[in-house]
Amino acid sequence: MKRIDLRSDTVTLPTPQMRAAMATAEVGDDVFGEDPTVNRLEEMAAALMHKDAALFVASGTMANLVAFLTHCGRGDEVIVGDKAHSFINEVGGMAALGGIHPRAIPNQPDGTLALADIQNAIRGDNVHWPRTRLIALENTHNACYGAPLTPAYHRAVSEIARARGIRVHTDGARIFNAAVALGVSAAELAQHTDTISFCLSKGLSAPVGSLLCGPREFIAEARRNRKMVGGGMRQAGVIAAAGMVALETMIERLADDHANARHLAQGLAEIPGIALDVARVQTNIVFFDLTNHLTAQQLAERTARDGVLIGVAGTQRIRVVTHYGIERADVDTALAVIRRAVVSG
Ligand code: TLP
Repeated sequence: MKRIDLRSDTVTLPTPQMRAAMATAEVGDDVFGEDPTVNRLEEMAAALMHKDAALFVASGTMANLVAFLTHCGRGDEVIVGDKAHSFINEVGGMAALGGIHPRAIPNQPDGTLALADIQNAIRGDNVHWPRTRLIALENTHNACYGAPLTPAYHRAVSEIARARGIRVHTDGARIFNAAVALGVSAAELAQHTDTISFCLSKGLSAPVGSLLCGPREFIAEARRNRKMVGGGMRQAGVIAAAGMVALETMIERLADDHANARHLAQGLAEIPGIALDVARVQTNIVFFDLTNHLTAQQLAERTARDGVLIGVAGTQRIRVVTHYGIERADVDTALAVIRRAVVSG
């Protein structure tokens, strides 16, 4: 029985081409700046995002943490969505390790922060208040059904930020999903954000790693902060090599994941006992709710027995994610398994 793992696109395995590139990668000590493969990957990432420079880090969480530590000092405030990964799923790192104060404002269903809410959240100069230093966006927005934020939205936020002397960081863990879904380049999405991070190890299927991209002096300072949090890696070219293959070969195919996600969503929506808004599915992430007595945990246990792994996202809420390891036939199998499990109550 083939295991169909829809829990996340983080479960993707490296391609044979990545394995081959890893085996032959030229390496050196990256803390000394001497790993040629890491250096090439960083140049490639910076060029893709039209930024001056980039920094290779171990994970998406580390990319965001290093960005926050570099943008903000202790007691500074970050305006962030209440459903942002960096707010709910990164162990409170900005507060715990940086003394940075998150100011959570509501994420709209489309993953945006309302411009009026951002304006209202920006602090003035008052001895009582923390200083607003940064606005943090997420594109695509994981918890908002993988919604992609448009270049026009990024521009609007950037205009507010610039007028108030604030910076913008975008958690672009899935920025290439956004680019493919919107039919724009990643650089267009990155244009109106001071810094952007993206992941190699989600839909792009590399085993490890994320890049933080931005202005040259910012990345130099971020390099110090990466070292401070223990993220200075040595012969990291072994993993960077897979990341380069990811950027060269895995971006365009994300369209297949999006088509599979839509197919999955349409099939799920037809199952009695499942509520799902198909129109919200624009990339590779699908959420659905159970409307009978079945809990998400129970459903996940049942489908797992038939080899279909799904993500529990709430008492009656499930997340399923399509990726490189999921073919159209797997989606059909998963639909049959989920239908059986839900309908048999
Ligand atoms: N997201 C993971 C889980 O942590 C929920 C997933 O399965 O989707 N930003 C965004 C938008 C993310 O979705 C994630 C991972 C991260 C950052 C963190 O990346 P890693 O796991 O590499 O630290």
